[in-house]
Amino acid sequence: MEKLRIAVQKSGRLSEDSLKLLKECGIGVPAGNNQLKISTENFDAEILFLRDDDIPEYVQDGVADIGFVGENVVLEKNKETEIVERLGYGKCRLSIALPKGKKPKNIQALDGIKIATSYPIILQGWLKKNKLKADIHEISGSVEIAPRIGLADAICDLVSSGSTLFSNELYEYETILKSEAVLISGKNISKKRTALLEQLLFRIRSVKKAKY
Ligand code: PRT
Ligand code: ZN
Repeated sequence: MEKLRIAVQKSGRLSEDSLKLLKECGIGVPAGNNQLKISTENFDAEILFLRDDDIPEYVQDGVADIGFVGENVVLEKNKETEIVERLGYGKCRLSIALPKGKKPKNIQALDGIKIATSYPIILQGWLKKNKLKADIHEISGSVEIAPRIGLADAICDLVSSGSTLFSNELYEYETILKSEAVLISGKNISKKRTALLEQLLFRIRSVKKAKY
C-alpha cells in the first residue's frame, strides 16, 4: 500500500516542532526514533529522518513526497519542489552582519567586500538585484568567526535572537531574507499520495486556524 513519505529533519532546530505539528494533526510518530524511517500511527505515512540540507533533493527526486524544511534551505538548494504551506515556526532572518564599528552609509558601500556565508546562492541573488559585486567566500559552519580570523570583511548568516552576532562583536546590518519552516512537495506525486497530502494540508490548516 502506498504511504505518504514525509521528510523531517533528523535532529536540529526544526525536528521537535515538525513532529509536534504532525502530532497535532493526529499523526503519531512512535518514540525512540533512532531509525532512518518509521511508520506513523493512525495515518498512511512514513517519516524519513534526514539532514535538512538533503530534504529538497530527496523531495525533488521522489524519495520523499513532502518535507518540512526551512525556506532558506529551499531557496538555497533551488530544487524542483513546490512550497505548499508556510508553517510559522523556525522563524529567522538571513542577514549581512558587520564588525561593530564598521558603519557603511548605504548598501552600495558593500561593493567589493569579502563576505563569508553558507548561503552563496541567496546572497548572490540579493547582490545582483542590488547591482553589487562582492567576493563570496563559502564556508559550511561557524561563519560568525570569519571576520575575526581575517577570512572576510562581513558575514551573511541566519539570525534569530542576535546573541551569536553580539558575542562575536558583529551586528546585523541588512536583512536579505525572512525565513520560516515550510512544507514542500515534489512535482510528480501519485494520486493516492496526493489525496493523503490533501488530508494532511487540511489538518495543518485547521491546527493553524485554531492557534490564531
Ligand atoms: O544537521 P542538519 O544539517 O540537519 O542541521 P543544521 O545544523 O544545518 O540546521 P539547524 O538545525 O541549525 O537549523 C535548521 C533550520 O532552523 C535552519 O535552516 C533555519 O530555517 C531554522 N533556524 C531558525 C535557524 C535559526 N533559527 C538559527 N538561529 N538555523 C540556524 N540558526 C543559527 C545561525 O546559523 C547562527 O549560528 O543560530 C545562530 C544564530 O542564532 P541567534 O539566536 O544567536 O541569533
Ligand atoms: Zn543543515
